[in-house]
Amino acid sequence: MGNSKSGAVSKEILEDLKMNTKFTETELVQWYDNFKKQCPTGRITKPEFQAIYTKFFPDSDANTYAQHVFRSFDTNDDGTLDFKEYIIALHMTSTGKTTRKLEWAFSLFDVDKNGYITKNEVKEICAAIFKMIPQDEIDSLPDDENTPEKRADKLWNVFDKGESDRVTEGEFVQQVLDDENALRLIQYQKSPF
Ligand SMILES: [Ca+2]
Ligand SMILES: [Ca+2]
Repeated sequence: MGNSKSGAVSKEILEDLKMNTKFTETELVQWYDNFKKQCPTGRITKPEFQAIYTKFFPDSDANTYAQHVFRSFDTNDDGTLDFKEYIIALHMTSTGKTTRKLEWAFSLFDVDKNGYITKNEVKEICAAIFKMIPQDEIDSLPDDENTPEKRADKLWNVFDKGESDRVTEGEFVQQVLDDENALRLIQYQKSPF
């Protein structure tokens, strides 16, 4: 790299990522080089992010889900993903501990980012998940979860809450860990990350 100042990942970010993920410095530097190659600007925009999902789900509509995932990764709300957000997301969704993954899942379901999940938010994410599932797979789903509404009902029941109650992050993580169905219901098993 000709310009080491803008070409290399900053020490500060590197230290931060080493502390917050289990990745080594070598891995992080390697990923940063890859990231810069694919995104010379150093930032992933929402359309670019959606394109990754569209490629990964050629037979279904992953656009809405990709928007929600993007929102959950864009922790500083500036409409782009920088390297740090990207690596933390990668860590949480693919290699992190179950509780870290569930904390991320909570942020995915917390559509308005107010720290609580409502039944409407559960319905919204279930609808987005459903658009990704190919029809033949939907046909083979159990009777009580073969529509977005039924899946949302089933998932909401896990939390043992009234229709207009709210679920906190702690409740979400604990209840999903305690319920054998919940982990399957909060996600679609296929993911580009
Ligand atoms: Ca951002
Ligand atoms: Ca919310």
